[in-house]
Amino acid sequence: SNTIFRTDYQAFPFDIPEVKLIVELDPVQTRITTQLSVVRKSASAELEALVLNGEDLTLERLTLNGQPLDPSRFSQDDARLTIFEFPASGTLEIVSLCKPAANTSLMGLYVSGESFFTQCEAEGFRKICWFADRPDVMSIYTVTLRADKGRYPTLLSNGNLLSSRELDLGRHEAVWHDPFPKPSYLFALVAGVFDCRELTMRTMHGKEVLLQIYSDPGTFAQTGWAMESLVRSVRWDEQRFGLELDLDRFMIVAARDFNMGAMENKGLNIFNAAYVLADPDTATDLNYQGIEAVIGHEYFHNWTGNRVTCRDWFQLSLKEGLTVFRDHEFTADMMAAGLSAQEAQSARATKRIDDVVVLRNAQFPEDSGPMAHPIRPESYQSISNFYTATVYEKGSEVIRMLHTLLGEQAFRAGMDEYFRRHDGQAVTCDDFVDAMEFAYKQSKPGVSLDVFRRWYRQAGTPRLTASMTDNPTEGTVSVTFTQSCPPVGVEKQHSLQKEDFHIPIKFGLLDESGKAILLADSDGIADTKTLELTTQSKTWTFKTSSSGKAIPSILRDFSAPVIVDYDYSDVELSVLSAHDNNAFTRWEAGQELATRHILKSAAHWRETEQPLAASKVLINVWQALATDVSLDSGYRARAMMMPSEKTLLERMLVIDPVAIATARDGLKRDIATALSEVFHQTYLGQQTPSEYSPDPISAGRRALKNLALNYLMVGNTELGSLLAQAQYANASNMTDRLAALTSLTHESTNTLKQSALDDFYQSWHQQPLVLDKWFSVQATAPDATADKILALMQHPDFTLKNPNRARSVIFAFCNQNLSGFHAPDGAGYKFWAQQVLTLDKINPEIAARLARVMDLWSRFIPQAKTAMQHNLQDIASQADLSGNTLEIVSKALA
Ligand code: B3K
Ligand code: ZN
Repeated sequence: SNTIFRTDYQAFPFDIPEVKLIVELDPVQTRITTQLSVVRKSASAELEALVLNGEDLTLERLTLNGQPLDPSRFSQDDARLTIFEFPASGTLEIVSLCKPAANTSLMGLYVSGESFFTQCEAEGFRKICWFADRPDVMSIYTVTLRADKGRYPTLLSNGNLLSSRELDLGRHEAVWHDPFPKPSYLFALVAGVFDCRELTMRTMHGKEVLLQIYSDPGTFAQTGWAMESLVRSVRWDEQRFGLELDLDRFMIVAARDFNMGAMENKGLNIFNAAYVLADPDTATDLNYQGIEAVIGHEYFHNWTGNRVTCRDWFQLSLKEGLTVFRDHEFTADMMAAGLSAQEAQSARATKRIDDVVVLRNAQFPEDSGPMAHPIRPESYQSISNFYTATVYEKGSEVIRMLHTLLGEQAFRAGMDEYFRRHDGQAVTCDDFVDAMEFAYKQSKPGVSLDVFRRWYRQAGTPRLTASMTDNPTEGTVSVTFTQSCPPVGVEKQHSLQKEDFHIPIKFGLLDESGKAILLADSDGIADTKTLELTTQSKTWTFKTSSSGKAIPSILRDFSAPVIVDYDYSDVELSVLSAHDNNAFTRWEAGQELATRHILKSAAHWRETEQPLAASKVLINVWQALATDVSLDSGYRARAMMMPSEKTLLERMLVIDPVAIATARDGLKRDIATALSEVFHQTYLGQQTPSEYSPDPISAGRRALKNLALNYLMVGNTELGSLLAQAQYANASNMTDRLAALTSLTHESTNTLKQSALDDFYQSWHQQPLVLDKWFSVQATAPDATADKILALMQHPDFTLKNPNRARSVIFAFCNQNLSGFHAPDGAGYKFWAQQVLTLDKINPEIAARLARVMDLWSRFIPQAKTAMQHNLQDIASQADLSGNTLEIVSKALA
């Protein structure tokens, strides 16, 4: 296989200080003249070959210092252009052709709608022109764009506009210059017809900058929130990190067809339209929140990613983990803005809960499956398969642990040191930790990050086991933590000896009535201690203020990405759920209580075909949450959720999806039935003004109201349906309308659901992003089957070529419809295999994402396991599979 190893890194032997591109845009065939100034790094070295990357390109002409190169002096294959014995320096000019309209991979230069877009990270630039397409080759770009003026009035590239002029035959030209050296993956160009929203603002040092958001004609009214989010992002990076926008102009362009969320190209971010366009009628609270987060994320990359970039792709988490941490903090700060200290704590906890749910749904399973890898992988076949929850979300957790250990002030000093050392460079994760360690040692002599660095090279989710002993006579409590993390993924094949992690554990104690117990040790008295476990096991002893049996509150704020094992009783969990003064562990306790019940109930169902009835303790916990008006609504909505299907599957030794779905539904029904009157009151108590505002307080009220509606649909279907229909008809915003539609279509069997779906289609089918929601609601309905999904895909509005649409149906069904996808007849798995193969021909990156649905196949019950394996083998046996998909299925089967 074509495995690339981290330790094989070699520096590129040449510098390419300047790149000049002339791009003659044409959808069928675009001609690009690439002019490179090339300088050998070490003048004394032997004449070495210059090897450039290229994919799907046609070479028209090649000259060195103005002279055509003799064919004997270079060679070309489908991936490389090699110029033998390249001199100490020279100007290379390459003329080549690429085919944007035929490019369905959405990597490189492609056409979406009527416009041109590019996506270069990680290795897309080589589909545009020949180049040293690796992040440690940084150049100053001057880009000349030429195109038909009528069809492509807007011509954009990175940096500043130098000049523009008319050409013959209705064409025009724009010349862009980016003053900052950058790797090729940050290159971008855009051409087409767009609406543009713009404003100017002054940065912290008084510089005037132009902010622009380009989107499809007719969507101007939907870019207001994106612009507000951008302005807030600029301000936040100034205030929290002292980082200023370094360009005169910052542009965002929305694309209908886009593989991921967005891309941080220098000065010219390109976004999936789903993360730009919003108005109250078409976007939900979640969409608004997602837009703010992604705009922040891409903007923050300008420093963490662009000004300081990655030496090689193994270092991806250097920019992604750090930038996710920054966007999480940004959202938390925005959510807490303007609130009292106590409200702010709860708002931050709400954000923390959402992020931990994502981590557990996506990263924990990844870390236990065939694709498990450290946040800095040791090897890969296709780098686009490594834009993972581990690199991003766990990467961010690792940065957060540094933040916890160092504290805000030393962490900020570490960031300053990082930029002081590495601005303008392509560096490694070690360089980052070095800068942090420097600041850490300055703030606290004697500390070290030696053990901490293991987070970068070991995969797997550590398991933390806790045990406690009370010594009432001495007035002390001792707690022992033990960690373990057996080898996962490729670690197993190498029988790697794993070492202990450095785990910060925020810890507290409650007495039996729920009152906080103060802990005293040599550092002083506090109600939360941050314990640092750096060895396999360690015991801490505290003098305490209470002598009764203490209840531990472990991993407050989710201070480390680990699994906690402690033998709580149900009553202890209910005390934590009612009283823990840490809002995160308080939430965790209720969820853990429900999770334990569902797991037990699933096991019971497997033996008796009956789920277990919910205990009184559990119902009371939900009732207390529903009626505790001192808690803010958004937090209550999170606390009263059912644990997610994915986290439940992950907790089963042998995964039985139907058992989990049945047990989870059973608990939901028990709670809904027992508390239907409470949910009705909750529903009535959470009305919001009809004027929509996406602020967190209003969004929280809607979240709680719509959760209550959903329970009510289950517990009192008649009343629930009436309320849902009324809400659907009268909703003043998409959040409420979609929630009503979802409850109606998922929880009721009556005929009204088809009329609601039809009405929704009639009202919104001209808005692609809303139509995606319409497709998703159907793909995630409990009664959906593979056949129904295939029928849905016959709808004239369905297309596999638009990733958002493909995700709204295929991914929604395979990833978010436990009972439908895992139907015992195996039809879901067969459907999955067909779709992976079809998508693989169109868009390998998306196909490989879909292929990962089967990651955990070997842990399923025998019947499902065998069917999954056969379908994986079917895919693996195809001769012309993309490298992306091949890597996923072969690792799954290994
Ligand atoms: N850096 C891009 C990801 C590109 C992935 C391409 N396969 C988006 C982001 O993380 O901001
Ligand atoms: Zn990113």
